Amino acid sequence: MAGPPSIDPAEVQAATPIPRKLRKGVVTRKALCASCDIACSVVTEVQQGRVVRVRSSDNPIFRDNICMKGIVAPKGFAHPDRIRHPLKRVGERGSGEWQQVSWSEAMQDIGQRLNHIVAEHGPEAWAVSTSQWNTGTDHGLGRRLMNHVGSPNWISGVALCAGNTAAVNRMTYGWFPMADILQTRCIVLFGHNPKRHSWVPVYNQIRRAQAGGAKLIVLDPRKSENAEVADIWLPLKAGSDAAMCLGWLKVIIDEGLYDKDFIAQWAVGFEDLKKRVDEYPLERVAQLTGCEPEAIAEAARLYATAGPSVIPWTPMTDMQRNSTSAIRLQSILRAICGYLDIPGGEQLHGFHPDIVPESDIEMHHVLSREQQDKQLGSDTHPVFTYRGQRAFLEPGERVWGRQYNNQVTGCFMANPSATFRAMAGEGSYPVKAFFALGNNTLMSFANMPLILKAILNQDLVVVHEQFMTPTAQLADYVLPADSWLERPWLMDGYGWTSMYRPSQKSMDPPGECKSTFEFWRQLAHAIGKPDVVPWETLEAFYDDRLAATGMKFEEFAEKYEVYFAPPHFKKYEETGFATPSGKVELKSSVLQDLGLDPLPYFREDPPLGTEFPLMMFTGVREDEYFQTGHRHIPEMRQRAPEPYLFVSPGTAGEYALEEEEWVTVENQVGLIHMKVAIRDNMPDNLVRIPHGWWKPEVNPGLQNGLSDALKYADAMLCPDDADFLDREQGIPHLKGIPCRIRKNMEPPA
Ligand SMILES: Nc1nc2c(c(=O)[nH]1)N[C@H]1C(S)=C(S)[C@@H](COP(=O)(O)OP(=O)(O)OC[C@H]3O[C@@H](n4cnc5c(=O)[nH]c(N)nc54)[C@H](O)[C@@H]3O)O[C@H]1N2
Ligand SMILES: Nc1nc2c(c(=O)[nH]1)N[C@H]1C(S)=C(S)[C@@H](COP(=O)(O)OP(=O)(O)OC[C@H]3O[C@@H](n4cnc5c(=O)[nH]c(N)nc54)[C@H](O)[C@@H]3O)O[C@H]1N2
Ligand code: SF4
Ligand SMILES: [Mo]
Repeated sequence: MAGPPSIDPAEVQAATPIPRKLRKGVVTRKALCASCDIACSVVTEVQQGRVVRVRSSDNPIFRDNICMKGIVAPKGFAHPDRIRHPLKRVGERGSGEWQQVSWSEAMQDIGQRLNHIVAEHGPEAWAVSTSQWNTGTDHGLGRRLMNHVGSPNWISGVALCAGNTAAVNRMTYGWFPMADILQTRCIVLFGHNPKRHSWVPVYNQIRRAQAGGAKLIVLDPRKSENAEVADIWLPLKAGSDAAMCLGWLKVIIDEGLYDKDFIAQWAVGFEDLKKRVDEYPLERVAQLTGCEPEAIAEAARLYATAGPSVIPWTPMTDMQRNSTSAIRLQSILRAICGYLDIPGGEQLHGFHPDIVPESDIEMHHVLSREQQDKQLGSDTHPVFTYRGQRAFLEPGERVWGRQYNNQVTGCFMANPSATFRAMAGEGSYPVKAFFALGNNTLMSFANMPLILKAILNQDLVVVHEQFMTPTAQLADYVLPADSWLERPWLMDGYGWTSMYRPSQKSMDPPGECKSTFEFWRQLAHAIGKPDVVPWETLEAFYDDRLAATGMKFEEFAEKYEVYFAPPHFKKYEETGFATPSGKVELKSSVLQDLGLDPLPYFREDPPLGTEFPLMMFTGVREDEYFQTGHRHIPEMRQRAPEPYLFVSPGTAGEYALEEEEWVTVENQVGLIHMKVAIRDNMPDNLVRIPHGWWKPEVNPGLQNGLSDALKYADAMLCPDDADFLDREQGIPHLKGIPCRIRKNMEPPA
């Protein structure tokens, strides 16, 4: 998930639109594409009540921002596979046999069964998984209802993508900063690789910044598209980002390249940090990262002296054994170089004063301390749970005006692995009801065999979806979801910035597809808590949130592309930082109080054995697909029909692998099938596995491997035992997993 692009809202608002010629009978709507999570501003062309075309915005600032997934959206959503009516399971769970029912019949039964489970096992026996950006219109209402019922067990894809970074960033300076890419002098990409068809707005910003003279440093084991055009490329070992940052700090501190005044006045723990960093001399860092000491030093110097510099948030460090340290180290680099909250640096936005944020909608304060303390995983991996974030309530109120400030919805989450264990009957208490909204849960975390067992062990599984995903195939009820073409949307920048952007509804949803807002509203009624979601319509809900602007949603959406509070740089000079000390905590008091190492460190991979002699990572996003989705769209599938692993020519030679041959990849968790692609830009002994493959054209049901998810999904190879979990957050290491490859292994029919 991504932040909003670093743009100048005044410039956007003042720009003269360049409208295009329309065919007769075609009208346009202003929308935000949600076919991925970056939300490009687009225009939809509507004819006879149907969207016939999606194209980029008329606003010149956004004109280059669109990719093939956005363009193909109308076809994707009109596909015959689209779920159009509520479905109730009739056969065994996972048999793929359904009966069509009405929304009210489905919701009444779901409400009754949920109430029964809560009465029998306690509210904590209800777990929910969503990725808010997919559902678009959840807006914290799910959390709100759960908080009123009394369940803390909400998990999300954001535990592996930005939500956890937000929670960890708070440890250092109290808010998740937004990189001002357009005005910066130097951009550092830790793996992160926006492309022409992946997070296009960020890709375009980086290119614009480079054209204006900004330097680019890329750290990537593979020579990626961005590495190709970088000033410095460091081909570090997968998963060694924290070690690399420790090396950079060593250079920056030893050579006095940091902002001494800022440190003296605004930071605590510098001496302790320095001592820790001294344990990582460049020779050691070179050995840990596989990069040359002089190249490491050169990159660190460029970052520290070219400034203002930015380290835009990167998903790469959200999915590692050393995630907490790596994220903290990036925060520390930003802070000690003096790049916090300045133009061209990393801005701490806070809330917009005029609009009710999702943090308020969620109403975390109504969940009792006793129930908060039952949050799964908070005993072992507390960082993003209530227990880990409680220390920020008072500082949050002091600086940002509210106790529970949630960013990217990542600050009060249960731990996914612990939740799946409880669902599978291996926890300290049972979880018996599981709801997945806009989240392909089965395939979107580690240890897929465990997640499968967990879902099969439930008394009630409810999925709100557009398509019959492998997760939906395991449900008792599948409720049909609307799409971004079919609803209005007030996009809040994931609670990370004070920028809001409106999206107009373009067409009616097909069949009985409904919004997530409507899902929660109907559920609130069905469980006897109608007052928790008192709004009749999504628009009425938006109108309420916008009340202080004096506008209703319709007017707001007509008038604005972006709505933004003017930046308030160095706010900390008035309020301090939103940490317990009010300072930048180089040594984290919060981690210390949780009994964790308050200083960043690097925990090495265990050495590779003979059984699994290769390292793999999951990732490198495919242009055609968003995560586990989109594979049903013929135009996309023709371009990328099968899952490919990438290996170097050297590794291919060593294992006698041939281009296009089918192989199996296996390890202690599972086995999957992939086709071989030999790529010059891969390093030796590292294998890349694509994320999220299944085949919607294969029949559903467990008897068919859940449309072949069990045959192709990367999550079948991702471990979640202690060795592979980050200590502080308990998120899985997806960037360095031992495996082996076997040749000539056609997938079984
Ligand atoms: N093993 C493994 N796990 C991962 C990753 C990985 O690389 N490997 N990547 C991680 C990352 S970076 C992320 S962002 C997460 C993403 O994890 P998810 O958020 O689960 O992402 P998707 O796979 O896109 O699944 C989203 C589902 O929402 C449905 N959907 C789309 N729009 C709507 C809507 O408007 N309403 C509703 N109700 N449903 C909708 C889609 O059909 C799709 O099935 O996964 C993380 N998990
Ligand atoms: N077309 C398309 N675009 C997408 C998505 C999609 O599914 N499809 N998903 C969106 C989402 S939710 C996300 S999170 C982003 C993710 O997008 P990115 O952040 O760009 O992630 P990836 O493409 O998985 O990998 C980026 C680079 O990281 C390198 N890498 C692998 N392991 C490591 C490591 O341990 N350290 C470092 N430093 N580098 C490493 C890889 O070689 C690769 O070149 O993409 C977004 N954009
Ligand atoms: S990058 Fe593509 S899929 Fe993502 S929001 Fe933009 S147009 Fe849509
Ligand atoms: Mo992501």
